Amino acid sequence: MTEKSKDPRSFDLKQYSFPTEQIPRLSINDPEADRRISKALPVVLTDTNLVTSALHWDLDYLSKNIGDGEFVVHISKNKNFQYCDDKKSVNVKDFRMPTEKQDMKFSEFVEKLHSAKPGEDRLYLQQILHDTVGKRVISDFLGFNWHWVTRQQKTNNFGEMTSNLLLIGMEGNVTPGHYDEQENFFSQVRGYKRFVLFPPSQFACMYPYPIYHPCDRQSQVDFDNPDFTQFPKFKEACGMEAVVGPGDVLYIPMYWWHHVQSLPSHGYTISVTFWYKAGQAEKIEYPLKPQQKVAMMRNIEKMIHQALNNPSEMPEFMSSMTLGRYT
Ligand code: QVN
Ligand code: ZN
Repeated sequence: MTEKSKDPRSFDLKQYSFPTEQIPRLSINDPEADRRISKALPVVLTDTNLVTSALHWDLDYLSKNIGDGEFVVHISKNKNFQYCDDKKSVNVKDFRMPTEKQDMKFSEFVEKLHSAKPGEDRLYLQQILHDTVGKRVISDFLGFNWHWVTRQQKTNNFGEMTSNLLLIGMEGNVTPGHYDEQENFFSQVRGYKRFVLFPPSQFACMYPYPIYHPCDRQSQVDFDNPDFTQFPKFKEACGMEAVVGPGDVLYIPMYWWHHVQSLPSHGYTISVTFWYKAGQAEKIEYPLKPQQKVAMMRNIEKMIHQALNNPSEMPEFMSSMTLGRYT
């Protein structure tokens, strides 16, 4: 059997430097699946049929049917595609964006993907699905299992759906550790991705960038090669992992840290995200949940940053407030 024909779920995946548990793979008919979602715990759902209508998507089909709109393509000199907020670049002197962003036609993306060579620039298409797509893709989109996902949205008190991001990445591409401020039913369409997740309770082990930094919400730790001298508390981190393949849906709860790698999958992977805003806060109960404390810390950090009106005064201010008093 050749390397490529093996099921990536049984690949000899490199062990992480931290312990992990498997994220359970469950049927939507298993009551434990709904229980986990309602408790904001990750789960891989194997039979949602959320994107069954898109399982025939490949570069050839999409080239013919996705239309001639513009697509956002990220370009990286290495395997990492770290998301950065350009608007926050002014807060950090000499900040350089780690990846480049280009708008291009889908056909141009496919050409670049096919001519890409090992060791050269990597590509990652990350485009919100909108109505300029062709009628076949629209019909595939309408065929998503909106019934199931909308029922989840209602029963779990999620807010409105914000966007479906279409992700087409080269095998080996990595999205470094970060968290999002939205709920996500991450849907795999083609190829395999390996996820590692950490709960919001491990915030102190993750060393996120300051809120004003372009890399806000990203971990400073390289999960693939952690620097324990700089980030000693990462030694206490304990993760959960899963490999998702075509038809699988991973529920990524809001504020959960995640790191994603595209596995060898005939060259590229396709995924679609289903992002939802947070629901209305119900009656506040004590003690607060770790994710509520993270939300609080973000708001307090934002207030201090605004009040000081100078990011370079933040470190001194933050440590004066706590050093030797709360430490
Ligand atoms: C990167 C927000 C993921 C999936 C991830 C990339 C999504 C693009 C998610 C992947 C992105 C950083 C911040 C969005 O992280 O939340 O669905 O490679 O699949
Ligand atoms: Zn994410």
